[in-house]
Amino acid sequence: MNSLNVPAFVQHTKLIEWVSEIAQLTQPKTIQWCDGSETEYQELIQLMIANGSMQALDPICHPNSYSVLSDPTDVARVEDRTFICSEKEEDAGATNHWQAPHLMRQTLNGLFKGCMQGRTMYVVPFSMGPIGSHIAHIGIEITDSPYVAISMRKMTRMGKAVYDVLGTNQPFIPCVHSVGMPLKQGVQDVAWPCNREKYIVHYPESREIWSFGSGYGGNALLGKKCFALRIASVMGREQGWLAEHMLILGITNPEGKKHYIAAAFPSACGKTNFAMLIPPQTYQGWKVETVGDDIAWIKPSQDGRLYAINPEAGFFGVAPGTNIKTNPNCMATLKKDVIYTNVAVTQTGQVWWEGLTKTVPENLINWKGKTHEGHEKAAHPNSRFTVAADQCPSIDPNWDNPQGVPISAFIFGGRRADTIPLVSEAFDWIDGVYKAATMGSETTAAAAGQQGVVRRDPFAMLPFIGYNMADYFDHWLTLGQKTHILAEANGHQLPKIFNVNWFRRDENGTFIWPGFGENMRVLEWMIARCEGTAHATDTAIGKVPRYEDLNWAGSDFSRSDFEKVTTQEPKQWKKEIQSHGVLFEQLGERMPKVLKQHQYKLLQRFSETETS
Ligand code: O2Y
Ligand code: MN
Repeated sequence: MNSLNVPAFVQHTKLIEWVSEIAQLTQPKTIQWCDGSETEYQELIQLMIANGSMQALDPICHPNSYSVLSDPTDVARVEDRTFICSEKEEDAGATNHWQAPHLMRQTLNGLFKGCMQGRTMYVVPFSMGPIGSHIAHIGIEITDSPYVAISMRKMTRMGKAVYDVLGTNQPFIPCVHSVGMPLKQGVQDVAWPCNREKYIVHYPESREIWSFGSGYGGNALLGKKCFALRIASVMGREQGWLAEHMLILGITNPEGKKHYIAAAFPSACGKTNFAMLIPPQTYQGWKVETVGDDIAWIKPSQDGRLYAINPEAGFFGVAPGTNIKTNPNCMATLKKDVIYTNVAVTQTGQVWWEGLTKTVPENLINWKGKTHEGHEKAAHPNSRFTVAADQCPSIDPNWDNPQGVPISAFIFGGRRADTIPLVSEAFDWIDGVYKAATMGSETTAAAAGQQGVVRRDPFAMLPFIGYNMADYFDHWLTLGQKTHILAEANGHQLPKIFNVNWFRRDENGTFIWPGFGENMRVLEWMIARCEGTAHATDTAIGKVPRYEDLNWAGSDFSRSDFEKVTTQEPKQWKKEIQSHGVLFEQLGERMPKVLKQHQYKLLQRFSETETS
């Protein structure tokens, strides 16, 4: 192995020692300290094209854009290989996979020993959040994948400036990643190296991330789910802030008054589309702007308001289903400078995926690199685009503001064919936390196992929480309590909490609510509720709008369809609330009492309606 070759811009002794330690363990051929420059990016692109792991796309239709195909076995996050290795098992909680840290270290030491032989080790400095923001944090990812290095440049603030923040001794989250396929001398590399054995490991106490065997998305771009959600949730609990699986959007009314909303939906519920929503034509003068599409870091300020940043700098969005009708802003974002993974490509270098156009182009090469045949998907259902956020036409002017944006409301929503109404407002913070904690979503074809089964996904954080879920509920309750006191003293209010369900179906199984831009009608009502100018009716499960409380200008959505998406069936609700007990039981002793009492109260309300 070559020497460390530490560049002058790296002055952090502990960081240099750590890189040296990892290099001794993994034995790379060379070490490249990334500076995040355009030159470096272009060199890595050329390297990947030369070694056959990347294809340049048609420069006219897709300037500076590229396609990468993964190994067919390495196409998504691996939840069953994701571990939270806290000292005590109960600190990881019943919803996480746990292993004793000392045992996991032994396993990982074995796996990482010599795992980078024959490869370059890239040292990637990145900031989650605007560089220098009081809400941001720094990470360093060591990786043997050039694809990860270039993707991190799009998804995070990566580069030399990070070292200015780190100086000689500031903290960072160490993230070690290897595709787990050493390259023996004289052996030809494969286009997408990976290992059948995969480990995505988090040590919450020492705040380290180790990832082995996968080069794909959430498994390998360690700033995203591993750092910004799992490790950050642990940091947030300790330091009094929130790391959430939430998009952030800004809404401005024709008078120029602006509100920011953070919204949590489980994976595959259309977060990117919602974050980039274009209001219906009749909403003249209204503007919806995008701060982020996946993750929010939210910190209370001294005046009792909650300020949010998007810790990411790019979108790693699902391609299938994205088109000029479902998400015009996204399509415009993809005009240039995109890295596509596992999409189909025409012989002339244009990308295609299911749902992009009605007609399938001729001579298409599918995501497995073979000629497309009608009976198979051309693009993988989890195929992705990686693109810088500032290319989005709807990007919010404050998306990069180090102070963050003040949040007026939280939205929690799942995919439910029945029971859950289009929208309901929580009575108070505890009721809102209860709604979020018991959120459920039906499984889709994208997830393994039975389809259409309701899986509880509290706060849409089930796969992403870095500690005990019951403690996380408690953290939300405590943070609300403390912030409420500060807010009252300063003439503010806590953000309102809403529950939505865009996915209710009729007796034929057809979606009733049109969704997409039409969700603006619900957003307008929410904002008016925050401002105290809209009516809501109290029901057993929250405050809801009547048909006449929503703005239907330019819409043909009927009163009877509104009834269908808002009706509350007492029998369904009783069953629903009873089923929350399964999660509460699973979470055991640490489950906050106040939420269990709330369940009891709700059940009582339905028993009363049945007997009256
Ligand atoms: O499959 C992956 O590795 C990506 S998962 C993902 C990517 C972007 C935003 N959200 C998600 C998710 O699973 O929630
Ligand atoms: Mn997500």
